[in-house]
Order: sequence, then structure tokens, then C-alpha cells
Amino acid sequence: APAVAASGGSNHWLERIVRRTGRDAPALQEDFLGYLYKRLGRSLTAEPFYQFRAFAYTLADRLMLDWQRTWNAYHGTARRKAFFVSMEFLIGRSLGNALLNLGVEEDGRRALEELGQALDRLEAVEPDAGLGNGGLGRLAACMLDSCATQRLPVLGYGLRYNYGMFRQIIRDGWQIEEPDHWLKNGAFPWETPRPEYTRTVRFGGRTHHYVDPHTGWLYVHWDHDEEVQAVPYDVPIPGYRNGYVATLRLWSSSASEEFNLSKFNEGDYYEAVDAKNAAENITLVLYPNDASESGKELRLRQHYFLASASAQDVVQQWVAANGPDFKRFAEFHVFQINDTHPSFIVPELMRIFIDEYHLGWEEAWGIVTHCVAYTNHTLLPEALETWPAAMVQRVLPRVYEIIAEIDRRFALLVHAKWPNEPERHERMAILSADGQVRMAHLAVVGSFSVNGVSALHGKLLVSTVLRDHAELWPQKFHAKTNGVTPRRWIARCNPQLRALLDEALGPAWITDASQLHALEDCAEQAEFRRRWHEIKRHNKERLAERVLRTTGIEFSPDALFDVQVKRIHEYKRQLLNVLHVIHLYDRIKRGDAADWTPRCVLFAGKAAPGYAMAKKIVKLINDVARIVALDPDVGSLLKVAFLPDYDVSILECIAPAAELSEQIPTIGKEASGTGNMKLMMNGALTIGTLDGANLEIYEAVGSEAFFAFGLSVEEANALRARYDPQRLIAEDEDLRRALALLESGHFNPFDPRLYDDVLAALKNPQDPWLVLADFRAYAEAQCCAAQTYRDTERWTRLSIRNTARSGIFSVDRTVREYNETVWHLHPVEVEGGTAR
Ligand code: B1N
Repeated sequence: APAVAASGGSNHWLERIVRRTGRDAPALQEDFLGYLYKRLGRSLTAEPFYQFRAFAYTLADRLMLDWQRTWNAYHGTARRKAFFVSMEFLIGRSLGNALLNLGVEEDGRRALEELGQALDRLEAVEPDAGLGNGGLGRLAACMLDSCATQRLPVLGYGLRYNYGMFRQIIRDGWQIEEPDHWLKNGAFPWETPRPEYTRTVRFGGRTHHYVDPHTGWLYVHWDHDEEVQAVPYDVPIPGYRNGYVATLRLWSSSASEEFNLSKFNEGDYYEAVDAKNAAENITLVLYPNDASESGKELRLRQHYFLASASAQDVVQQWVAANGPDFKRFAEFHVFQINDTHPSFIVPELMRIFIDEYHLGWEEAWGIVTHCVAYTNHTLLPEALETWPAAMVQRVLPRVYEIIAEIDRRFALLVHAKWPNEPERHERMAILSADGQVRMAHLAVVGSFSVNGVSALHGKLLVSTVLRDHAELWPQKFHAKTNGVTPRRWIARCNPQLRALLDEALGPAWITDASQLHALEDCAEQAEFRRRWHEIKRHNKERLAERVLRTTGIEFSPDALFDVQVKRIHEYKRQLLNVLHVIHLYDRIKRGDAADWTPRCVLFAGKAAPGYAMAKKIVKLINDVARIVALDPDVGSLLKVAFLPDYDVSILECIAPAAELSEQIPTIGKEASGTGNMKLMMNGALTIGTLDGANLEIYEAVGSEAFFAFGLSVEEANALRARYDPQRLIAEDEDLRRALALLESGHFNPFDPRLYDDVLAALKNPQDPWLVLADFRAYAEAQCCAAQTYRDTERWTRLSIRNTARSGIFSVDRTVREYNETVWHLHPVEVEGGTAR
């Protein structure tokens, strides 16, 4: 039997196993029952949690066979490979995705139904793998889905956090955080530990430089004082019905046993335990800050831990196959780093090549700078990562020396190009004059490719934060507009829409979203529009049930479903939306509600635990929602709800029901956005500023199908110097009334000064988010949306147009572009692949 694993597919043992692992309903049923009774010791009347696990193991078996075949093909021939390195992979649930991609949805449902089990019930108990904050982490998950679907040799590297994104509870309107112990009780049956690939990561201590007396060569010894094991847990990422299963390798930190044992034997039990805790803390918890950095030492350790374990993994596998010859290393490897968080990969590769394999600096640098590519995801200064040089020096002494040397050599280059510009030299440096390591500069200097995540963001990147670097290396810079996977974001989350699309277009749209274009013709048929409208209505009913169940607020499916779901952040301007809601409420109260379009406004999103203003905004939304719901004058004209604990699975329920998609950030601040694409794909019309990818959505659908408003980048920049909120308030009756209502304590009668800080922020001439500047234009765009909604036929046409033109926002297009311009990979042929 052990020969099976090694043979990779040719002997009869393996053939027999494959034959017995069928994908028809009886085979699935047999294995499900086997796991339930023999592995878990439970019966058909057990809690759904057991049923979920038994069924997950059943599917994981099928994935495993494809996975092993993929792995063999991937390793079998010398090929160029890409590594997608990211601190976050926001995967969500895996069961539905496995069913879809294995092509066993129908058989799986039937297998369970015959046993009296409802698939939905069992799917619903799977905890989300919440290993990310928001857009950046979800993008990583969508990209891996696409790489697998396109059979590209791409492997994901990330961290296996024991606690993912915190759970959000709303109590008395306030956000309360609870830990998300998602791994408890074996709730993640998809992963497999691969201890044979364990790597050692070192921290602290000092370095010794010495000259070899025989050769005269300079050597460096890093005399570290801490060692942590990085144990990989592999997660299968199935491609869409192609027999290809990609790997997401998540590192888990653990204490190295020998180290602890020696301390233990010396009798220093407590010190041994402390060291063990310090080691295991590294991957204990995900930092819950989206688009801002914490500056904490533990976070620095996490970054280096990911970079070092991943770099070692790749280099050691190369050496195992090719010996310590790195001449062709760059030809065969590309590391795509997801923002600057993994950019220690640059000095870490240098360290490995120089200290461990004794390459010269020039040779090592030539390799490294030909295999690292950097994606920037934000221009926000609070998110542009920097570390105190002193901290880096203490925690990673050898790495720091290498960064300093990279900086020194880079400075020579800059001096040579611009000899008399000391200010520019300081602006461009990796080590700043005030003692910081600028990770974005390290990433730019160490990569051959730097990209933004939307056309506008790419332009702003080279004209603002990386302007000097772009002048030095114009050919390095480009933009790759983000995308989302139509597998999860249409097929899985909106099964009725998927069935309609299959019927109208055939099934190929799911891997070739450009085919959605053909919907434009369907939009002209009244019957098709009726069905489209009916599907949206069904999805609205489903969402309304959930809103009622979790918030007690009643959404009528006849109303316009207006949604803003994303992290709570001032730049995303939930406050602008709330102000408009208060304005609508005020109109109803003052009797200005003729020809009213009833509206249900839904908010969802988490605030970073340390971000006081964001938490106050959550409270405000909840307070407004309560007062509006209780006011007998309002009735069904207006409803507001805050759905707690926003995550991937909740968005799977919201996206299919959304009609108006709120994408209203301060211009120039949202690098791309990806929620905007998910809602568009599901037929929502956007109301938004022309920021990030919104601009490209607007260009795709045109001005009737997108309610655009707000200042341009240039106007906003010009305005900042002379921004005068008091004048805006004085000149706008509606705005004045809305603010006065908020100020009066109407929404917070028990604590009337509660929102003073919010009001002060809005009225501040220094308000970086320019909320009041866009109020009038926003209110008008909202009027226009409400008017348009009253003509159902027209709205439905425009809704269909949104889906029809969403093909360019498929992540398959994004991945194709990365591959054509950066990765240059060839699809892997999997022998005997069980494509369906
Ligand atoms: O990345 C998404 C974009 O669509 C969003 O516009 C952008 O805001 C988001 C530090 C970030 N940028 N930066 C982060 C996340 C965690 C962290 O610790 C920064 N997230 C984004 C995908 O491109």
C-alpha cells in the first residue's frame, strides 16, 4: 500500500481507490454514512455539526485524489511557478464551493435528501474561515480560485491564525468584539498538516562578521536567541470542474521541542513555558485593522515569520531538486506579494542566498529583483507600513543589516541620477531620516513589477506616493484592476440567477464571463425581464427574513433595497449615507413625501476595535435605525437596519438581494473596491463617486445605470485648502435640518451629547473625508435613483445591463492579465484529471 503515494497514478491499488471514490449519489452517501458512524460515532439524528463534518470529509476525499495528481504534475516537470504571498486569505465557507467545483451539487443534495438531511442546514453550520479583514484578503481568495480554474502553477502562502476576524455583537447599538475560535472542535476539516515541510524561523540576538583566514571571504553568523517552527497546513483550492486542485499553504507557529526540552531539563520550567508561548503567539490571532497598520512588535514578527518560512520553503525545494545552483532560479520563480506585509521576502531571500549559500551580493540581488513583484493596495498614509528601525534591528538583526545595505546601494543609484537633490534622496530612501523602515520603498526597490489595483489607483500611485520611484523606473509600474470570482459570487450565492443565465447563455459564462454580454439582448424581452425581477424579489425576501430574524426590523420586499456593506471607515463615508437617511426621515416628518419611493437601507460592517470614530458610527447607525423603526409617521416608507457580524457568508445572502449599491468613498481614497463588483454582478445599480474601480464600472454601464456624483480628484485637492463646511451648511436647508436633528439628541435622547464628536468632525474645515462637500450632489443622485426605481421595467433593464457588463470584473480577467504581463506561467496538464 505505501507504494500508492509514490507511484502517482499507475498501479492497481490506486486505481481501485479511485474507482471506489465515486461522485454519484450512492457513493457519496456511502462515504458520508461511513464518516458519520465510523469516524465520528454519531447517527443520522446527530446535530448538524456532525453531519457537516461527515459530508465535508466525503468531499475532501474527492478533492484529495485530484490534489495529489495536481501536486505530482506540478512538481513533475521543471516549470515556472508563482507564489502568492499574503497575510490574509478570506476564504469563507468551503463546502458549497467544493460541491460546485467538483460538479457534485445535484448528487450531493440527493445523497443527503434520501437520508432525510437538508444540505442547506448542514452548509449553514460551517464556520467561515475568516483569515482576513476585507477586500485585500478576499481578493487573495478570489485570485487563488481563478488560478486553480485556469490550472496555473500558483501556490498561496499565508498564516494559519488560531483566531480569525473577531465576531461582532451589537449590544445597545454598540459594537462588542468576541474572539473567533474558528478551528475549535475540528470545524475545519479541509486542511492537512504537512510536518515534513516544517521550517525554522529565527529572531533576536546579534550578528558576527568574520573573515575566513583561508579564502579571505567575509562571512556573517546570525547568533539568534529565539527559534520558532513554522508548520505548514495545506488547504485544497479546487478549480472549476477541471480536476485541478491548487494549494494554499498556511504556516502555524510552534515552539521547537529541543529548545524547550533543554530549558526544561535545566529545571527552568517557567522560562521554557514562556518561550513556548512566545513562539506560539505568532500565529495566534489576525490583526483586525483594515487599511491601517498597528505598529506592534508581534505584527512585525508575523510579517517576518510568513516571509521567512515561505522563502525557505521555495529555496529548499529548489535545492532538493537542483542542488545549490541558483543561476536559473529567477527564471522559475515569481513571488507576488499582496501589499507590503510580506516584503521581508526581499531581504530574507538575500540572507538565504548570501549567508546560507554564499552567493555574492550582486549575484543574489540580480536573482531577487527578478523574482519579486509587488501589489500596492492603498495610498492612505496610515496604511503605508513603516517600522521603527530600532525595532527591526532588535527583532531581526541580520535582516536589518541587509535592508541597510539595500538602502545604501539604492542611495548611490539615486545620487547618480539626481546628484543635487537632497530632498528627493530623503523622500526616496528606505530608511528615513526619522528612523523608520519604509516597507513600500523596500518593496519597490526589490521588485521588478509594481502594480495598483484599478486604473485610477495605478495613476495616482505614480503621481503621488511613488512618484519619484516611478520617475526612476517608469517601466516597473502598471495597474491591474481587481476582480471577483463568478463561481462564488454568482453561481453559489445566487442559484436562481445562475439557472436563468445557464438557460439563456449556456453554461460557459461561469469560466468566461465575457459571455454575459449576450444578456443585453435578453433585456429586450418582457418575459426575461419578468423572470429577472422575480429572482431579485425572491432574494430580497430571503434577505428580509434574515434582517428580521437578527435585528427585529421589518424590510418590505416591495421597497428599494439600498445597501452599504463594507468595513466601517471614515473614508468609506458611511456618515454621508446616514446623513442622507436622516434627511429622508426629516422629509417624511415634515410631510414632504409625495411620490415617495419606499426604501430599506441596510448597513453591515466591522469597525477596528481601536478605532473610536468607526465604533461611534456603528452606534449612530443603530440609533437611527431604532428611532426610524419606532416612529409611527414613517411606517414602511423608510427602514434602516444594521446587520451584525458582517462576513463572507452574510455577503453571499446580501449581494443577490441588493438593488442599489452604495460606493461612496472620498475620491482618491478607495484603491479599487471589490464589493462594488459583487453587487454589480448580481444586478445592483451603483450610486457612487468615481473612485477606484467605480470609475471603470461607470465607464462600462453608462450614466443611466450608475448614479454618479461628487468631486473629481483635482477638485477635491483644490477644495481642501479652502474647505468651508459652515458655508455649505448655511446654504443648504436640507443639510442644516439633518444636522440639527442629529444635534438635538433626537436619536439619542438618553445621552444627548453622544454625537458631538461626530458633528465636530463633519464641521471641521480640516475634515480629510470632505463629507459635507458631497452632500448636495449625493442627495440629488439619490433622488434620481429613487425616481428611476419607480419605473420597474426601466430599472430591470438597467439591472440586467449591470450584470451583462460585469464580465470585465471577473477575477479570471485579472489573473489572465497578471499572467500575461508579470507571471508568464503555462497551464498545468493534469494526467487523468477527473474533469466533469
Ligand atoms: O484592498 C482591496 C481594495 O479593493 C480596497 O480598495 C483596499 O482598501 C483594500 C493593511 C489593508 N488596502 N489596504 C488594505 C488591509 C489590511 C492591512 O493590515 C492594509 N486593504 C486594502 C483589494 O485590492
